Amino acid sequence: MNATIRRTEFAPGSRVIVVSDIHGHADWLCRLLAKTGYRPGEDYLIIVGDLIEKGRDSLGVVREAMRLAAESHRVTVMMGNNDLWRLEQLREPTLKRDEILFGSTAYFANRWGGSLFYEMCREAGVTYTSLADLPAAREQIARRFAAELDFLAGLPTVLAAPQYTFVHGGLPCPEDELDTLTTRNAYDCLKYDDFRGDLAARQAPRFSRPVIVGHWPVALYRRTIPEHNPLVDDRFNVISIDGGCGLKRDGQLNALILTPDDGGLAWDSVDDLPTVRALDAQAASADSISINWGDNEVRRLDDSAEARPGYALIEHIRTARRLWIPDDDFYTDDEGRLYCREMTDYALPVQPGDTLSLVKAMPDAAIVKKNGVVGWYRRRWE
Ligand SMILES: [Mn+2]
Repeated sequence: MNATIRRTEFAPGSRVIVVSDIHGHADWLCRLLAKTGYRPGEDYLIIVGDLIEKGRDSLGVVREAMRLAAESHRVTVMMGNNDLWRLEQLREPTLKRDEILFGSTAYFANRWGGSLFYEMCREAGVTYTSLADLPAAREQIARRFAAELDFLAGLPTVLAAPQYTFVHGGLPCPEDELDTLTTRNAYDCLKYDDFRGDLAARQAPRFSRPVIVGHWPVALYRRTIPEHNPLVDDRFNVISIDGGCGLKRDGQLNALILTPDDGGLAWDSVDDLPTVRALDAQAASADSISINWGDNEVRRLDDSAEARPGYALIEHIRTARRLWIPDDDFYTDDEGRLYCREMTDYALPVQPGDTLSLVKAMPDAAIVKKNGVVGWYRRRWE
């Protein structure tokens, strides 16, 4: 599918709420909109793609997006790479796509407790046991869920407003060349990994108005202190908002709240981590590392000399930095390389009475999140 462009204007005095990468977290979307005080018909709402996959309720998110769009003309739902990926598998099948649908549906449903095709089959009572059975099941599902698939098929790739441009992954061209995108594959804009890194690598010019994107969890851009709040990049005029919902254990679903009249910008977020109350003050550490997917190869050091129960001493391969991490926060790839999960040695600044979200509790400390920022807290909480 080629990219499609939609243009819009915002009525004066209005608020624009932007959400991306809901990834099958229908309940998070509802909680987030309630938290922002979203007013249908008054506020604009833009959902910047990746409604589905990596959560347990992809079908629920598609239907909630359909309901929101039907409720108000000020709602724009946009395409994400996962949305287009599944749409093409269901609507424009090939042998290769059937193989991917078969394998990835089983993997995703097992890992995340849901997947669009899995949920559709479950609801429709359609079953298949082998790749040979899949085409018949797929055809039944495509008929039964025609309304949902029609909705996905109509989602635009780019939304251009006078003040901002919205796109799931990134823009491979300046704004004044947007029309050229309609001759390019939509994936060039949707599955645009590491958009800001690529802009830097190709020394791209600054966009003339903010380009608002999801797709790449913002935590991946932050190399010293883990943070899931929207990232405002003034160098390229990009605002990246993917809080890692569904992909990071400490991730969150962000809502960027814009007021186009005055260029105002705020945000809110939800997650489902339990919260605790800090009892003691803790100062921030001066120097830290945030280790993330894609740059998380480590080696485990012999820590017998200074054993700490429940922890392992590791060395991050790229930086040679050493840190103690929970001794179960590892995984190994097919070639036996060792990786740690998202990890940091940052100590969060904390005041007594602060509300902290508990990411991982250890006997003597915890990894916590405060206002979207993640780090260690080594004092008392309740
Ligand atoms: Mn994506």
